Amino acid sequence: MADTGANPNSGNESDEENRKVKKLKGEPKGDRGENGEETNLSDFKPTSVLRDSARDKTIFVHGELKEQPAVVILEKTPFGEDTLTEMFKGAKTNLEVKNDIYSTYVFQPPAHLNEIKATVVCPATEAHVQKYQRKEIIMVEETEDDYKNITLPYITSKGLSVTWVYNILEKKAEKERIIFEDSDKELGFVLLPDFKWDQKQVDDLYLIAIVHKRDIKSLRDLTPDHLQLLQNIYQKGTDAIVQRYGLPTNKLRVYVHYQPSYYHFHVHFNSLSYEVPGSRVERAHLLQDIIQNLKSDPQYYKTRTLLFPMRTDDELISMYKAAGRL
Ligand code: GTA
Repeated sequence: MADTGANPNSGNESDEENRKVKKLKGEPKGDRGENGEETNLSDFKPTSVLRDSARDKTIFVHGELKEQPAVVILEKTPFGEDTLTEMFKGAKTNLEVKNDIYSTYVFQPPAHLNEIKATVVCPATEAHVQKYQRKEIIMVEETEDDYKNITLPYITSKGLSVTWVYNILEKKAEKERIIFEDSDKELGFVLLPDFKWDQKQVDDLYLIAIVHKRDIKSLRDLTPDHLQLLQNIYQKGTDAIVQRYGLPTNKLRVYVHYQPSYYHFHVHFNSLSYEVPGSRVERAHLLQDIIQNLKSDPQYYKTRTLLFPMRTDDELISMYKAAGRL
C-alpha cells in the first residue's frame, strides 16, 4: 500500500495551537478544475429562491448563468478567532440604539473579513433544483427486497452524476486541496475538504474521504470484504486530521449517509462541535458502528431493513407508492 501523504503545505511546528491557526491561514484554497474557467457571479441572474434559512444564514437561489440554468448557494461564514482583533480594529461602527448599559450597532468589518461563501452548480439539472428546494420529508423503510426491486433500479437510472468524484480521483480537479491519499486500488482513498468547508477555522471542519474503488455505491454494498478498507479510512483519515489540524479523533464525527446524494462510496469527517444538517440520526451511520455491525453479522447491510428520510416529491417515493410500499 502506498501512502503519498499528498500535502504540499506540511510543516513541522512543535506548538499545537500555533500550527492549527497557521495552517488554516495557509490552506490552498482550491484550483480551477478540469477546464480552468472561473465563474463571474456578477453575471448570475436570480429567478427564484429555492430555500433560505435565517438561522443558518444561507440562501439557495435558482437562476441563470451565461444562459445556463444554475443554482447558487450563499452562506455567511463563521467568525475566525484569530482575526477578531483585526476585525474590531478595522471596522466601521454605526450606533442604532442605546438604552442604559445596552446598545446595538451596524458593524462593518474590513471586506476581507466579511466574506460570503458561494457554491455554484452550473449547468444545474432538474434533480439539483429539486434537491435544494425545501419540501416535506418522510421516513422510508427499505427492506432487502425493496432495495433490490425499487431503490437499486432507481439509483442505477436516476442517480446524480459522479463525474466530480472521478475528477478528484484522477487529479483532474481539486488536486491542490488533497490533504492525504492512500493510493492503493483496493484499500485506498483520497481525503480532502468538503465543498461545505471554507477551511478558515477548525470549528466547522468538514472533510470527505473518497474511495478509489468504484464498485461500492452505498452502505448496502458493504460486506466483511470491505472491513479492511473501512478500518483504513478511519485510522488514516483521523491520523491525517490530527496531524494537519490538531483535532483529536474523539472530537470528530465520522459517518456515511444513507441515502447519499452521490453513489460512489465516501465518508464524512466533521468537527463534533459542528451541527451539520446531514449528521442527524435519520441519515448518518457512524463508521465505527458500520464496522462493528459487519463484524457481528456479515450480511448486515444486505438484509437489514434500513430507514432513511426522503422528500415527498422525490421520484423514489412515487416508485415506492406504485409498488404499494407506501
Ligand atoms: N470537495 O465537487 C465537489 C463536491 N460536490 C459536488 C459535493 N461535495 C463535494 N466536495 C468537494 N467537491 O458533503 C460534497 C458535498 C457532500 C458530499 C456528498 O460531497 O458537500 P452525500 O453524497 O452524502 O450527499 O455527500 P449530501 O450530503 O446529501 O449532499 P449535499 O450536497 O451536501 O446536500 C445535502 C444538504 O446539505 C442539502 O440539501 C443542503 O441542505 C445542504 N448543503 C449542500 N450544499 C451546501 C452548501 N454549499 N452550503 C450549505 N449547505 C449546503
